[in-house]
Amino acid sequence: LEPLYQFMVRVRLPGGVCTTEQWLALDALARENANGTLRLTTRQTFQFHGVFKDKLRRHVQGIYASGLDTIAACGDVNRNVIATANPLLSSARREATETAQRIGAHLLPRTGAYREILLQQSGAGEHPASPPAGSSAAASTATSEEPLYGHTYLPRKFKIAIAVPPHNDIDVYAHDLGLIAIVENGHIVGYNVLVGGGMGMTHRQVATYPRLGDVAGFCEAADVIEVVEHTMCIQRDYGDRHDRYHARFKYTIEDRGIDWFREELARRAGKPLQAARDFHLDTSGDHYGWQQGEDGRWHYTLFIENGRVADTPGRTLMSGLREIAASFPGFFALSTNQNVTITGIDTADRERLEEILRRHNIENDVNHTGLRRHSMACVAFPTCGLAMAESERYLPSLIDRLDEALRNAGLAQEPISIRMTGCPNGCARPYLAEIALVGKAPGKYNLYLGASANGDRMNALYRENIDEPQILAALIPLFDAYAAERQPQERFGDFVIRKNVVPPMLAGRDFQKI
Ligand code: SRM
Ligand code: SF4
Repeated sequence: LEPLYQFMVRVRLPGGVCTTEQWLALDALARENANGTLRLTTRQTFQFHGVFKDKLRRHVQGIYASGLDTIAACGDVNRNVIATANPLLSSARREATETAQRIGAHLLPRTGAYREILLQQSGAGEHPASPPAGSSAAASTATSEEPLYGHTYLPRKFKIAIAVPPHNDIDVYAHDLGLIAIVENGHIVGYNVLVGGGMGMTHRQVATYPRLGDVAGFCEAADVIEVVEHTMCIQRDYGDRHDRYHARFKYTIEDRGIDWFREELARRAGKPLQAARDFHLDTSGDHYGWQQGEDGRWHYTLFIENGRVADTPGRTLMSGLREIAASFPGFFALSTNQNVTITGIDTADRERLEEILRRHNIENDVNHTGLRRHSMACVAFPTCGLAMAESERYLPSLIDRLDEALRNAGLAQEPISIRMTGCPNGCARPYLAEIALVGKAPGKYNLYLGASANGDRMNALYRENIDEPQILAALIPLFDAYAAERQPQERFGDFVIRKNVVPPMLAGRDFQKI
C-alpha cells in the first residue's frame, strides 16, 4: 500500500495576468483535483493545495490545456517574473508586464522532461500535440540541451521583479534582480538595475540574512533581456554551490561587492551600465476598489485576505469570482500582495459588477482597518513542510485583536503594514513590513518593527519568541504612543525609528546581530 501523497502545484504566470477563461479553468481544476480552493501567491500566481498523486498528471494537463503551465515555478531556475500589477491601467504597466513575460520566456528551461513526464507527450522533437498557442511551453523546444542552465542549473532559485514607480507593490529591493522602470512621456525608456536582494534566513544563524538589493546602474529598455540574462549567468557561474544556505545571489553580491558585479556585467555585455536615473517609490501596498485606466475603462481591486480564494459561510468568494469571470470576459490581474484586480470594466457595467460583489458579500469591506488591508501571511500549516508556526490560518484572528486596540486609539483607517510567516524563509516578504511576525515554534513568533512604507528599509528585531498575549502587550502601547505623538503623515514604521524603539535596518549583514 502506498502512502497517500499529496502535492502543492504552482502555476507559472509572468506578470500575473490570466484571461477570465483561464480563471474559470483553474477554478474548475481546484474543485475537481485539489482542495476546492485557489491560493493567490506573493509572486503573482496561483497555487493549488491537496492534489493527490493519482490526480497530479491530470491536474497539470488541465492547467496546460488552459494555455498555462507549471514549468520552472519551483526549482533552481529563474522563477515567476513579477511586475507592478494590472497592465491594463497604463501603457507603462503594460510594457512592464510584457517585459516580465519576455524575460520569463527567455529564461525558461528548455528540457523536454516536463512534457514527457507530466504531459505524457513523447520527447525531443516529436510532439503529438502542439502546445496551446501563446503558452510558454510553445516557446520551449524539447531538447536535452540547456543553453543557459547547462547540466547543473543555478546554485539556487533566482527571482526577478519589475516596479513601475511610484508603486513598489512588488517590493523591488527584495529580489535577486530588481528592475525599476524609468518612464518618460508615459513609456518605459529603460530600467534601473538592482541586484542582491532577498528575504530568507535561518533563525540565529548570523551568516544568513534578508538583504536589500543594491542599485547597480541603468540600462536602456532595448538592452534589458541581455542585462537580465548576463546577470543570471553571473550568479550561475559565481554563486556558492557548496553551501545552500549561502547560495543565493545576495551572498555573491555581498561577498564580492557591487563594483565587481558592475565590472563583470560590463565585460559580458561589452558595455557598462549607465548611471542610475532618479526614481521615487511611495508605497508597497495595492490600491483597492475602483481605478480608471488611461483608456477610460475601470478596474476593481479586490482585497483577498492572505490570497485564499474559497467559499465560506455567508461569503462566497470563489463562487463570486467565478460568476464575475463568466459575466465579464477579459482579464484578471493578480497582485504580489495576494489580491486580484478585475480589469477593463466599462462605466455602464460598473453597477452590474458591484451587484455581484454585494450578492456574494465579497466587496471590499469599509469596516476593515488599514492594518488588515495591508496584511499578508504566507501559507504555513497545514501544507508547508517548513512551517514552525501558524500563519495564514492565524493572522486574521490576531488582527481582530489588534483592530480593537487600533479603534480605541483612533487608528482604524491608518495604513500600517503587517506580515506574518510561519518560518524565517520570508515567503510573505515579512522583513519589509512595518510590523512582522515570524514563526519560531507553535504559537511563538519573533516581532520585527520599523520597515518603511515604500519598501526601501527593512525592519529590526524588537521581541523574540513571544506568544499572543506578549505580542498584544508589545504592540498596544506602541499604537497608543503613535496615536498621541506621531507627526503629520508619519507612518508607523518611521515613528518607531524616530522614537528609537528599533534601529533603522538597511544592511542585511546587521540583521541578525541585534
Ligand atoms: Fe516561498 C519555500 C510558499 C514566495 C522564500 N515557499 C517555499 C515552499 C515551497 C516550502 C518548501 O520549500 O517546501 C512554500 C510552499 C508552502 C505551501 O504549502 O504552499 C512556499 N513562497 C510561498 C508562497 C506560496 C507564499 C504565499 O503565501 O504566497 C509564495 C509563492 C511564490 C510563487 O508564486 O512563486 C512564496 N518564498 C516567497 C518569497 C517572496 C517572493 O519571492 O517575492 C520568498 C522570499 C524572497 C526570497 O526568495 O528571498 C520566499 N520560500 C522561500 C524560501 C527561502 C529562500 C532562501 O533564500 O532562503 C524557501 C525555502 C527554500 O528555498 O529552501 C521557500
Ligand atoms: Fe512555509 Fe516558511 Fe514559506 Fe511560510 S515562510 S510558506 S512557513 S517556507
